[in-house]
Amino acid sequence: MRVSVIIPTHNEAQAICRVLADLPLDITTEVVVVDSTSTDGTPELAARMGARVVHEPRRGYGRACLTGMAAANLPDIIVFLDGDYSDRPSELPILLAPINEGRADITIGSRLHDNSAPGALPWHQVFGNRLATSLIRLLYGIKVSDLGPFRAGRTEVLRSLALEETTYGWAPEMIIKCAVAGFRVVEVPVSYHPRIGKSKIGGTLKGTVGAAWCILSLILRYYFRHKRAVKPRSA
Ligand SMILES: Nc1nc2c(ncn2[C@@H]2O[C@H](COP(=O)(O)OP(=O)(O)OP(=O)(O)O)[C@@H](O)[C@H]2O)c(=O)[nH]1
Ligand SMILES: [Mg+2]
Repeated sequence: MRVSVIIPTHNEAQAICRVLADLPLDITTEVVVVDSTSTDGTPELAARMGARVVHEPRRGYGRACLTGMAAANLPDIIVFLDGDYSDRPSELPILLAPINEGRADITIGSRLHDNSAPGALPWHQVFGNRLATSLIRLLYGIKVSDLGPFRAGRTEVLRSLALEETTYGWAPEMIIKCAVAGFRVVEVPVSYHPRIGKSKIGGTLKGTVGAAWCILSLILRYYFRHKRAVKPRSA
């Protein structure tokens, strides 16, 4: 299995080397760091650590993931991982197992388990996640507990979904489109830890409100746009 790991970065110089150093080499075919306008040397550090760096001047978390998908070199599986060391790259086998065993088309790392560090996910992010996942369950019948960023998917499935969200709406878009199309979404427990470096989203009011808006509006927008096509199903 060829596994490409996509890491979006914007000023993650303090964390990126630890993220790259912890990725299990034996199961990672290539690492693509998609960097947007970092001014702290993140792309240079990533390249020095052996990652392929793709520059994406347009901001947006989803945009970086889409650019990474387009740049990946013929993978069977694509993995998405943040560059702030909140997720543990060494847990990659946990994400890949259900796909390799033929039980899942995409896997989502759920952070809401006992193995996460206390306080790593602040209360407002826990609340926002609960709200978003409850809405997803209500509108689409999809049972997920978290919209975690550490996730993996079969390339042919991911490419068939025509993902297009350039913001943090990318996180629910993938889950909803995947389940609505009849593919299997499987959650696995991963650990979560306080990020290294400066928080851009969870630690600021503006970032939190902005991300929440992107996520909730995507869930509602997609529902009303595709209402007739949506048939509730379990993930
Ligand atoms: N390429 C690119 N990467 C981004 C952009 N915005 C965020 N990222 C990266 O995407 C990942 C997730 O962003 P974070 O800032 O960690 O978002 P978060 O985890 O919701 O919130 P905090 O960790 O509290 O800041 C990190 O690796 C960021 O560096 C962007 O516009 N472009
Ligand atoms: Mg983070």
